[in-house]
Amino acid sequence: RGYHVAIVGATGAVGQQMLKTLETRNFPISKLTLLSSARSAGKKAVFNGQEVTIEEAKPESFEGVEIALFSAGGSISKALAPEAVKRGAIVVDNTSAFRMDENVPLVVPEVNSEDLKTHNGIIANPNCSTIQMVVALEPLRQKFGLKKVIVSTYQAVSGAGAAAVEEMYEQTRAILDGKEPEANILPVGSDEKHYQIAFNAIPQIDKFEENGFTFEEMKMINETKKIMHMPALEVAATCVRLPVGTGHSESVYFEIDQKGIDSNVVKTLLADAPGIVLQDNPSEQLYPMPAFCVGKNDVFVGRIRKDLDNEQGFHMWVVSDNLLKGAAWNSVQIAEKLIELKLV
Ligand code: 11C
Repeated sequence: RGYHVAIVGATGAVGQQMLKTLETRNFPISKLTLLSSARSAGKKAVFNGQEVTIEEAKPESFEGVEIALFSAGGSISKALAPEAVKRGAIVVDNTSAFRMDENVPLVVPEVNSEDLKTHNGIIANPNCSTIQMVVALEPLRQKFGLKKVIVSTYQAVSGAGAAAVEEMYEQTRAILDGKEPEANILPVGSDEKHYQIAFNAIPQIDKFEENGFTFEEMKMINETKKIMHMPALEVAATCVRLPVGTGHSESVYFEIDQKGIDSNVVKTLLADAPGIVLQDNPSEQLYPMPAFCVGKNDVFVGRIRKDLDNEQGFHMWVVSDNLLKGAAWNSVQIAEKLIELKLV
């Protein structure tokens, strides 16, 4: 049967990908409601060749909705997700509003779809940079046990929204024309200082916390522990923004519980794991790169090698489309799982 599905934030970078993903997955939809803030209401989107008018999201908008995919910012989720649940919808929320709430499962289907069974109406979709990392770490945890993870990210500008990507293009044009680039968005719109992302690398994603880590880094740390059910896992992150449009890359160092494991064993394990494409052949210069991962749902892993000093340490390079597996695809995949498990 088909479901009444709503997308909240339908005009955003992720909302657009949600529409496309529902289309390409041939998701069973009987009715589609597209919602946004008042500012974008009235715009039109095309779904399966038909024009759909985007309406302003209000509590009443969720009457009859069965599955609501939210990606319109934390404050809209906080205000409207409970309203949607009150009216009988299951919410898959792509913001950080409910992720660390202990009554809300935080789900990456390849890792912890069992957690969906404990939902109370809202399911949280993790941060994009967390998702691709845990997809790659989970098979290792299952087989060898995991002790420690240190990640450095190389994150794309679309993670900060479509306007940030536009600003990067304008800065690039300005610089190539010998003009001064204007910066108003990155690293954080509401922070005092803004820096060009064109021809640059910014070691700040989201606001700084008291402990010296940024919120993006803390999301990677806390969400990883929650998704993998490993509160004691040692995790540290450094998150950096690069002038890449779409596709987050990550250098991940991890230590397993076992000694004597060869890197070829790790490669074979990851090659066979769900959601992963292994691209790892140095002799042919084969490794994942964001430019070639855009538009794909998989997590690409390569450059797997054993640490030279620590017998239990390994390094790998993990790349994925931050708008797909990092957001829209993971949300739709959760919705598909809910149907499969008869939870909706
Ligand atoms: C970025 N990871 O690349 C962020 C975007 O908590 O869902 C996703 C923010 C979030 O800027």
